[in-house]
Amino acid sequence: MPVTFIIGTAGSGKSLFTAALSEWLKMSKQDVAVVNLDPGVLKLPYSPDVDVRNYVDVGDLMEKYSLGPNGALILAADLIADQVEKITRDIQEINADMVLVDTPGQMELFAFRASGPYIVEELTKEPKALIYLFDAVFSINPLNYVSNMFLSAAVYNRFFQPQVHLLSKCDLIPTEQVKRIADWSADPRALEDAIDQELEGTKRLFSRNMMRAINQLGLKFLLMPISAKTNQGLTNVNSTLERILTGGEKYTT
Ligand SMILES: Nc1nc2c(ncn2[C@@H]2O[C@H](COP(=O)(O)OP(=O)(O)OP(=O)(O)O)[C@@H](O)[C@H]2O)c(=O)[nH]1
Ligand SMILES: [Mg+2]
Repeated sequence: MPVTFIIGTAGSGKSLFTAALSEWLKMSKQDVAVVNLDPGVLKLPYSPDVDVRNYVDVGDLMEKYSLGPNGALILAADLIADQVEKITRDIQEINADMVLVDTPGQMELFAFRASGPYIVEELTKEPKALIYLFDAVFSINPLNYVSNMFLSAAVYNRFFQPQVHLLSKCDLIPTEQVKRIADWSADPRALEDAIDQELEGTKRLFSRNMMRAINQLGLKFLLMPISAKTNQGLTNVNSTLERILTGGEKYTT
């Protein structure tokens, strides 16, 4: 069972994208299971097949250990790791061809604590992929764009799994802007030009050096524009995932 984890900063569109891609896969007759790993979420735009809120209750943790919401979320992340065997069993029972995993709202809870990489490692031994979302509205400014490159490189450095980069919420910005940001991801010179034109002083220097440092790592950030509202780009996402997870075969065997 190939597993795809959806990661991104708070509010970048993880949950709605999970909903849109799972619906899209179902429409194209693929058997998909959806897992919610966010213990703190109140309302989801999809019905999860496996829901981590059935294993840990953030409200109970706050009460029991006199914790604030963030302390309780950190504890929850660690408790989820303890339950990973049970969660894996529940996912396997569904016996889907593809599993989509929506990760916690605050990316650091998943990516920058020990539990996230442990869960990714333990959940399946079969091929897996990470999808990292760049929020289009936030990425219009080259300074923010470079910061997001840095964060996604940091995520890669935690998981070392194939990582697909998507520009989310593209319906919210003009098409020319979408193209411009996608061009930055394909051509470092285009990004460097934008940095030179739009940023000044320390911000320019810092962004340029950070961009160069990330490029030196040899990571590819080719951004695929998508929208979870209009389903733009989901066909491309699906073929990219098929290529990574099944060597080009359909998930269904
Ligand atoms: N227009 C538009 N809005 C979107 C899109 N994707 C997400 N949104 C909106 O952006 C907000 C955040 O989306 P979520 O899917 O909850 O993002 P998330 O990353 O799961 O957020 P947290 O888990 O709370 O960190 C919601 O109001 C969504 O309706 C999109 O493709 N287009
Ligand atoms: Mg979410």
